[in-house]
Amino acid sequence: MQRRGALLVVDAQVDFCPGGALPVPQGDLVVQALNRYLDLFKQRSAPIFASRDWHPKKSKHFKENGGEWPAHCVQGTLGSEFHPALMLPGDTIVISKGMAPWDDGYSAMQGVTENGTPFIMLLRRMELDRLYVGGLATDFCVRQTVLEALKAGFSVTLLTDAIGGVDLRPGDSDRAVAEMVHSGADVTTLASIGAAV
Ligand code: VGL
Ligand code: ZN
Repeated sequence: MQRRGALLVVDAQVDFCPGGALPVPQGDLVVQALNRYLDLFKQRSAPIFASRDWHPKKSKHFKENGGEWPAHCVQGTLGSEFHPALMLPGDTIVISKGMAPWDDGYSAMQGVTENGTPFIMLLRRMELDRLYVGGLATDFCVRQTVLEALKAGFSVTLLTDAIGGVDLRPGDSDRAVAEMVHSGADVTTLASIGAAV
């Protein structure tokens, strides 16, 4: 990885995994794949960020209020926790998003740290210029995060073996990957990144 690269794990939360409120098929396998990247980035002492979908109980994002989704990742509930198998190091920086009741909050680039510092400001302050992005869901939060990061001038490498999508329509995730690549994202897998670092 580049010297100023960081890992961003997107929304690897209980509700997005099998058994959760808005499960991504094989989300638990994605968690296992993310763990291998967590190991690698930890070894290299690279910064690690983990975003979380962090909705209020009442959100326009939810079906019951006219939105698209069953209620999920409500602040403080079990479903909003990081997946128990996800091996986040103790110094992981948590980025919360989707906290405003009118906000879908798909993009981690609009998220804030636990101190309320905007993620994008923190990235600039830390002089990070490349994000390695994996997590859930390919066709929503991963997609929106990657597209906004690219727009904001960051380089992005999508970890294609550590993402999983909702696929409301078949092929949505594949199309999202194509769109991210078309917009300038690089792609890699653990085998090639491990060798290239
Ligand atoms: C997400 C749907 C609704 C995601 C969040 O994390 O991709 N998807 N809220
Ligand atoms: Zn959500």
